Amino acid sequence: MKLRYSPVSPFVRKVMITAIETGLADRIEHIPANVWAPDTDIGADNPVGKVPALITEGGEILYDSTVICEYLDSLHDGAKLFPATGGERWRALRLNALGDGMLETGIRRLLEYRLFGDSVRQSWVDRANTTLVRCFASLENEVDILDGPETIGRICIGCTLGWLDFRFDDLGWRDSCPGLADWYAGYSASPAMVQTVPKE
Ligand SMILES: N[C@@H](CCC(=O)N[C@@H](CS)C(=O)NCC(=O)O)C(=O)O
Repeated sequence: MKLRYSPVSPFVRKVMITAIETGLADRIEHIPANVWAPDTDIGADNPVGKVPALITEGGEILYDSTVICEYLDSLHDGAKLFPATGGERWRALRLNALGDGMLETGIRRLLEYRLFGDSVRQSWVDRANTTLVRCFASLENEVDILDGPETIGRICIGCTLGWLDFRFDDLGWRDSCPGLADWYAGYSASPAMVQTVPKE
């Protein structure tokens, strides 16, 4: 399998952690893609122009990160990261959606600073901040569900917190979310998280 990737993408990190947890990491060749370069070739593998994209051993192309993770989870016989049915499945998928949504909000916030520098549109930054504060509070309220067996939801929340820490030093979420901070301190020390720390 071939993974189109960027070393700083939290969505790619979800895939890399899933590959490690499912024992498939050695079967994946990493092919870099600079999605922001004007002449990027990522569109040949993902018409949406984003990483990650996975080319399977059969030559099929898969995107986005959640689809790729569920595909990898279908290739092994161990404990599943995508619970098959019931409340556990919907909880894992909802946590994954929460993490993805926080990342999308964080990326918009980052782009606002990168594109507009000193003349950021403060109303956009405020809107993103309000969303992130709400999401952090939601996680803090249900932090207990992050314990237990590994799932795609937990992986996504781990990658989300890692990326927000990597990109921003002004969110201050640990002050208002001590339970989440404790959970993340433990989770971020796990071997798969340590192996996939984002590097510029
Ligand atoms: N929903 C997608 C999001 C992927 C995504 O936003 N990737 C970013 C890198 S972190 C990207 O490639 N952005 C390029 C662009 O938006 O043009 C997924 O889960 O894979």
